[in-house]
Amino acid sequence: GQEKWPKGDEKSWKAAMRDLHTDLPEVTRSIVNHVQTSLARAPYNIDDFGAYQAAALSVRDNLIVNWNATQLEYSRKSPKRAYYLSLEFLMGRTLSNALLNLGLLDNYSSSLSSLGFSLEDVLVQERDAALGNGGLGRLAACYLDSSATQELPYGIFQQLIKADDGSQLEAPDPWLDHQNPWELPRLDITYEVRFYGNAQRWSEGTGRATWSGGQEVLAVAYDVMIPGYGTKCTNNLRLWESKPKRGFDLQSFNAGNYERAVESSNSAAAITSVLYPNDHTSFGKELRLKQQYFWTAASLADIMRRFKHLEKPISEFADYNAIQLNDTHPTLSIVELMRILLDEEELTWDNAWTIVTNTFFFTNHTVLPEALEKWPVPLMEHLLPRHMQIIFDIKKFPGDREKFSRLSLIEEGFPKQVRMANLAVVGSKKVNGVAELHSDLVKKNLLPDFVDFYGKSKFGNVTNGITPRRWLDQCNPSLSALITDTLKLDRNVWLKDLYKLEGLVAHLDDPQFQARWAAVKHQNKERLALFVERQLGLKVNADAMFDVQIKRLHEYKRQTLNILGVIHRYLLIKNKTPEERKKIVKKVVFFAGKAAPGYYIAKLTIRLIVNVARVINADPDTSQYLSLFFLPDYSVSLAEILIPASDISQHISTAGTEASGTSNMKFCLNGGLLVGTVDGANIEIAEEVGEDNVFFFGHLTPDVEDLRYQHTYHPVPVEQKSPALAHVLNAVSSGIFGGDGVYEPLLNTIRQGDFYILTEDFDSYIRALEMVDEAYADRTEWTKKSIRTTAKMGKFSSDRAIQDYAQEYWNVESIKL
Ligand code: NBG
Repeated sequence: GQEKWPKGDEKSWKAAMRDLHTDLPEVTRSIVNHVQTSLARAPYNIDDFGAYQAAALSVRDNLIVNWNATQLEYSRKSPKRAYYLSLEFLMGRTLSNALLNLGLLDNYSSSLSSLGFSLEDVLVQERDAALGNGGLGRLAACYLDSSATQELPYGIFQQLIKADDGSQLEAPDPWLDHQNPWELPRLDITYEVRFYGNAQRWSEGTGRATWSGGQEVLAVAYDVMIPGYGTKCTNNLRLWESKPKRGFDLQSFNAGNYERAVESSNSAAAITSVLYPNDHTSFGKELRLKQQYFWTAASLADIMRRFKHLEKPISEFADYNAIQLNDTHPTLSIVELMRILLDEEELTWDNAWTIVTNTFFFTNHTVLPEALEKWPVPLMEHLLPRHMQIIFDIKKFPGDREKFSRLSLIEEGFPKQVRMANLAVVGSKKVNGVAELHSDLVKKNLLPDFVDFYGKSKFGNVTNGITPRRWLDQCNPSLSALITDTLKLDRNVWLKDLYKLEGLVAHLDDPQFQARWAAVKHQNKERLALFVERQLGLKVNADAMFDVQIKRLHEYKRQTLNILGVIHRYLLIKNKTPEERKKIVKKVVFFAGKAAPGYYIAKLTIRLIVNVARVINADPDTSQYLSLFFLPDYSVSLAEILIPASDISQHISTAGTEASGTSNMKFCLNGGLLVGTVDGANIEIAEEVGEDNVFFFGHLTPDVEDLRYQHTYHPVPVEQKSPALAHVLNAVSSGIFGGDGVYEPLLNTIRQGDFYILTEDFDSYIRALEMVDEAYADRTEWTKKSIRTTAKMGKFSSDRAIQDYAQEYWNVESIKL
């Protein structure tokens, strides 16, 4: 029989092939060409995925041209460059973003449709690139977009991961099952990276040494091109893959020892095979430390090679390079640069240290003690003997620092441990937190002794930002079009200067504009409803209020508070008469997020949410008033559907625990309102949009420690503090959501200890949700709040954040192409 072609009709493909070298639009010609050559596929016999691959390769051709021009210009002008070292990088899909930034959306849309495809169907074929866990990795991706848009000479390094244990069943992420069109292997760019071996000091008391022996592996570069928006500037994300240095051991193989022959090649490849799926915890696995060193060493060697090309004296290194550390994961690069300057460049200790401490900048992303990385000294000595020597020397050299034991890089104990945050602070020129409150807490609680020692000016704040290209224009095209129409500005203008959104305030009272605004929100809710119906086969009422909490599962983020609030609402509705129920605001609650594989309590919370959903969605008394969904496999792409559809979203961490949050900004940019605690960037959002547009609740940061103290020394039963909460906890214990006692460990975290003070915050949380109901009942007022919220989000563009870093920290300037 004849082969079927699932998509694309034979006639247009045949025409396209016939006209390949004549007057076909360039884009169509390039797509057809890639189908025939790069994909080696029979033309017109391809499906949506094939069309995606061909379109991606064709777009990549455009990127390569711009990327080459950009890199050439950087080489010609030799500007100071900024490097962002990040272990995580949550890119999501690339094709739609590349099309937007290159201004090619319409071209590709019409070319694909002339070949029988719809751009929308083709775009969703792409797998999310998910080299990260949460906000920290997504922040790195937003900063890439902004740095290219700002035309900053900027590079980013990351390790290449060939598989990921991300999802809750901990199945490997298949995003690299197919060839990734966005990454270019650079097999010619390789560096040797050493592990283990011996470090021999040149002589007694010298700062220099020779490190030899041990295991050597090769780091091979892969490049991902990052286009700026509305500019030719295309920056580079460089990834590293590990390869065995000597490849296959033919001698062993010939001697009949096959296992031995593949052993060294496997152990080298393992270094970049798994991204640790843990968020906010570090754990002492040798492989993780090996990964951290592997890619910081490769990145530093690469930076050094580029610097050498400039033929400048090494003393000017920091005039040409600024390196930003995204949390402590790349801290070893500080020690690695010391090693290079001492042992290879043969600088004196003081000269080397001056260069290092003018090159590095460190961003802290959390104050949770369990997330502060520490590595056992014996492990470090074994894996990186020379680096351990240098760390001990750093500890010694500036003299009197030893006096302050809390300043110490080494924590006493069995075994002793290297404190990576302290090392990052000591080795950096400046240190910053990611929101005002967080940066204050870093100074007051986390590093007060360092602030005393170095003075305040070393410590700053750069409030996080998000890229409006992905988080408004791409994920919410209807809203973007309405804004463009209303502001009477080209979207290129306001997407590059987000403060322009303020112009919407002038239209706040225009009933027609309000109606269009509300219609866009409704359309996005229907899009989400359709998605849930297709994915889960469940019906969602798009006329109800949509309430969303999407983020990593963690006790401090308090998804538990949210689900207990849902149960509270359910029990209330259940107790009402059918007549009374008619007055209730209808609501649909959405959760999504992953838990770290070993995080028992977080997984139990997921289980509770899922089982509560089963019960209440099936209850005919209540289900039209309240329903609940846990959407599996949270990802950047899922966020792009959920965020534009939300009326309200929850950012309810215990005060003082969420460094910033970035999804709060995304929701507000899309006209969703916040229920939140006085924490992280919620505070600065309220400063911008006005306190009456944020539903705040809960205790403030300074109270939290007192409350915890009281729990410990004067415990009071939940019944006394919050009868409402006690009632909910008892309902869960009684088994109405099944589980046969399985939830007791989760409930006991609240009944005993209650470290995240759910008991103290529960009543005011419920009151805040009641206020949301009241506000939502007046739909016109609600729409005005929504418009005002979007209008005031200018500050939270990642363009602003990147400019802060470029000016206040790195001292790099943009290059006009
Ligand atoms: C996270 C914080 C978030 C913050 C992101 C980005 C870590 C260690 N920290 O509040 O929890 O928004 O970093 O800065 O992942």
